[in-house]
Amino acid sequence: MAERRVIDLRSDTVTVPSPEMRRAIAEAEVGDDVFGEDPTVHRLEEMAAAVTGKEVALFVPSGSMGNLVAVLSHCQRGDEAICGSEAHILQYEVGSAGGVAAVTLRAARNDERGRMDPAEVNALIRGENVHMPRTSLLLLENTHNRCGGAAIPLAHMRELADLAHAHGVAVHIDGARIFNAALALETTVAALAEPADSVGFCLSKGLGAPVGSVLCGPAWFIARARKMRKMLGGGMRQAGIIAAAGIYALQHMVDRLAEDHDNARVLAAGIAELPMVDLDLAAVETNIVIFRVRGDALAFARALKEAGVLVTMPGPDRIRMVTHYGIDRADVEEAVMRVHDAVGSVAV
Ligand code: TLP
Repeated sequence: MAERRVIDLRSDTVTVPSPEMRRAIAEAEVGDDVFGEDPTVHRLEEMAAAVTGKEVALFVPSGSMGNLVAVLSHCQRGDEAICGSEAHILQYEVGSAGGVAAVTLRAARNDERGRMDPAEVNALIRGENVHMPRTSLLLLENTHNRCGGAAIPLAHMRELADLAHAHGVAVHIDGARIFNAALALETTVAALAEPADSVGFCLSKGLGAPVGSVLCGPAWFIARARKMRKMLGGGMRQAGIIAAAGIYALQHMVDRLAEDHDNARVLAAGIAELPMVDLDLAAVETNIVIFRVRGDALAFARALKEAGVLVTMPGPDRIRMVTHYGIDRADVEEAVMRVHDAVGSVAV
């Protein structure tokens, strides 16, 4: 019997480059980017600055390095940065703000939809006092990964950013999936990025590039960020090889994100029918589906793996499924069928 295809819903990071993207990679014109001589990297950085509405941009190897470089560029050692309690930078980046940048992260509670209470953020911003660290940065995230891929509306981001700016605090958006957010909110990436001083986005998630993120902001910030990237070992030489994939992604992979959002809704509707699952369908706005399992969620995830459906667990009772370029509608329907068959045997 033919082996069953594994349906990999762990993340949109598992996407592999299409043949056309590989062709763009193979044909990339390159130079030494540390000497500022890679034309393909320049082109990607110009496109990224234009699409985010920021002055200039910097190609970085990963979303995590982009966030760390942003912290290093906005803050001094000993400063404090405010982020959401569920923020990727707090939960999944190995404590790099503290460990490398010597910046303490202070969390304001994220609600289920990734919002923060402006009053709480306001209260966390410290005044001048010899005993206290300086609050120098507010970190926002859009879409919000751990909060079900929620697309955070512009008005909310603007309210938080205005509040920060009124206290002289800079604002950075971790926009790893900001193209998904713009699509869900029927707006542009530039509009969503406008309230913030700087924004980073990932090419290697739903946009399907093999590697890379771009940090965008004002010239002074990017000049500093370029040094910080180098300090972290991120000078990238003939990086046009990978930047070419990013250019292809910005040209050809943005519009198709709508397919991932549609597939996520179909997937969520199928999963929500299971009796042991708590899933708010209205909360599925982008390509991430997160739900609670009443009972043994680990056994649930294991049963799915046995059935050839791979997922992650963002919490002891929570399962995450992500749709992406490698998953079509037939895969989603097959996944729903396999999940229904598989979890029949899981005790609830
Ligand atoms: N997120 C990954 C994992 O690390 C959890 C995923 O599978 O979703 N910001 C956000 C909001 C992210 O979701 C991620 C990756 C990053 C930053 C980091 O990007 P990379 O993996 O390129 O360092």
